Amino acid sequence: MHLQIHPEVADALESGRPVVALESTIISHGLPRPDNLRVAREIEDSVRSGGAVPATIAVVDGIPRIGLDDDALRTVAEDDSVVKVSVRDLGTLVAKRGNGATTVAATSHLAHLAGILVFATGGLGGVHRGARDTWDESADLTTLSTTPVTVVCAGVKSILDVAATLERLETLNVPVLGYRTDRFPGFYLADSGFAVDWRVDDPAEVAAVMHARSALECDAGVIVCNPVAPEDELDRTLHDSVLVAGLAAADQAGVRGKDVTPFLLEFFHTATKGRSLEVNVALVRSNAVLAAAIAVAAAA
Ligand code: PSU
Ligand code: MN
Repeated sequence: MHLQIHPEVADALESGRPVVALESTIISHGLPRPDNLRVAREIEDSVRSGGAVPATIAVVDGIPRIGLDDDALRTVAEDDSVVKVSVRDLGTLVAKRGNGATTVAATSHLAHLAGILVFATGGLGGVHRGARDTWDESADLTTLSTTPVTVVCAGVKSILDVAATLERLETLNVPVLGYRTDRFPGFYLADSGFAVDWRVDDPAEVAAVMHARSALECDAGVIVCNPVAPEDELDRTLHDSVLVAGLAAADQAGVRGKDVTPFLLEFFHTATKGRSLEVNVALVRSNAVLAAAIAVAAAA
């Protein structure tokens, strides 16, 4: 096997106990140092508090790791050699024995290889604004269309073209379920302004959807949207003004491709004086707790 599975994770998988995969790009490229290491540990604790085993996924010294020990987690959070890796980068990075933090796409791919059914993240990648000209659409979408994992997220970031992202998910056969909501969440905001077709109200219902899909060989992933708690969301006026400024700044700086998402997240964290960071952390932790409950229900 070309994967190194942490003993605690391997043990849980062998005995059918619940495991939740966690991505690492959010640690290396989504959250600023030095908070990122502490937050990465807190997210793992949130999974544990929900009764599941956390498996943070990354590539360390060319080895895809499913579940990280403290040294590996520290490398992902602090080492400048860590690059953002999507599915297409995995083989090259392994051959070159490099260090990489996995996106939603690469994390989903590796989680599925390891036999993990549920994955928690902050916000999914999607279709970028201006994609009509740039063709910038995250491989998160195409990967989920062929990878049967259940991804718990707070929707997609408002930095993206939300309407186009939802259309693409429909084309790609990826179902979008609102968790206790009829609205598609907007990451920093509980409501992106768009509706979802399906609502689920408890973890057992999500597990039932997973089970039915598996029986029917519907092999795409499932997106479970968990909106940030209303009291935790970013002030809307602040959000809208920072978004306009951030998009202009990215354009002016000539930021392109895989650098766009990290640039805009960093812009938000600075421009809101850390408030967007608090929101980001709150929603990831909430997603980790829900993902654990879904993994528990799916294992039952
Ligand atoms: N959402 C966050 N923080 C992040 C990301 C998403 O809250 O850092 C990362 C995820 O790893 C996601 C990636 O897969 O951004 C999407 O990047 P791109 O648009 O380049 O595909
Ligand atoms: Mn992109």
